[in-house]
Amino acid sequence: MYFIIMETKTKIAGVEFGSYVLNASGPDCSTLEELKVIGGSGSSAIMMKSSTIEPRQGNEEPRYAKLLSGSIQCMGLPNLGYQEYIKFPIQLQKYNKPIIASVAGLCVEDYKKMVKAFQDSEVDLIEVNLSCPNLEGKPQAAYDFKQSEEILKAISDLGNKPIGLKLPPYYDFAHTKQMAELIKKYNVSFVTCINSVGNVLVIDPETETPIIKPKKGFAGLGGSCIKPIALANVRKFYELLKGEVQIFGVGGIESGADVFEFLLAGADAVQVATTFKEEGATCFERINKEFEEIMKRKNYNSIDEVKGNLKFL
Ligand code: RRO
Repeated sequence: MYFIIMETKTKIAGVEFGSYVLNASGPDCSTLEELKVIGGSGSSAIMMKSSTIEPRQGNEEPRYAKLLSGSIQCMGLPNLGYQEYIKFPIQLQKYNKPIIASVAGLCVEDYKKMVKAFQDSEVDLIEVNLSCPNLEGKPQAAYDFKQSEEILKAISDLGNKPIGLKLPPYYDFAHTKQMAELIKKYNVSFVTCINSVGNVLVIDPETETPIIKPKKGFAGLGGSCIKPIALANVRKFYELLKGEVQIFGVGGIESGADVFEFLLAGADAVQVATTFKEEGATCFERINKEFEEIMKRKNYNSIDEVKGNLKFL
């Protein structure tokens, strides 16, 4: 008699992840206490909130709301400032998982300063956020390819830790292609697709107002309603990057079946945001278990047997 051991371990830029599912930079990963909760959960890594040079309170409340099939938020980058996040990894080492920094500069110099500081820290990977949609008057860097290249030039040779880009959804393949070309030109190890769908508006007909206060209601859409957009972005980058650059899928993951879909599209691991916010840190173990059950039922022994193997009609 023998047992087949099903492997959902994964590796991103040479760093080992105990499972395929982790938290996304976003909800409940700003303070050391929150990061410890993630450390003690089924999340296979500890991803930190995007940091800025100075600490930020973020936007006015209400700035988050649950929707029928997702969430809307306009947080405005509330974080403790990058110098705190540089100190946290030492205090999180006991969880024995990869620790990922996220940086969101307000200008090129900010990105350079923070990436350099994290290169000299104990984090394992650095996710460079080019796609925060919620800063008044500040367009998303990743929709401006010239600005994206300036940032990439400034950050790509500052140390040996692998760097990735958190990208917004693209809706035209010409744009996906332009970004993929930039990614291949610079030293980028992974991409994270997708950040929230920016600048959507949800209106309450009773109060006759938007349901979110900052930016006159324009805010980022997340959760299950954005899953098809996320899958399309993962798939298109998978086709364009051909395994040379790895992919975190994020957007609307609620169940093991969702995870399996991202694996078929070509993701190397997935990140969970809205479901973590709504269900709490037990979601990681549940989603992982559901994912493993699907893999077993379909007689797959490892994620590599499925990754990118989308079949066509
Ligand atoms: O903090 C936010 O408002 C925020 C960020 Br930094 C981001 O990258 N994406 C998002 O939907 N919200």
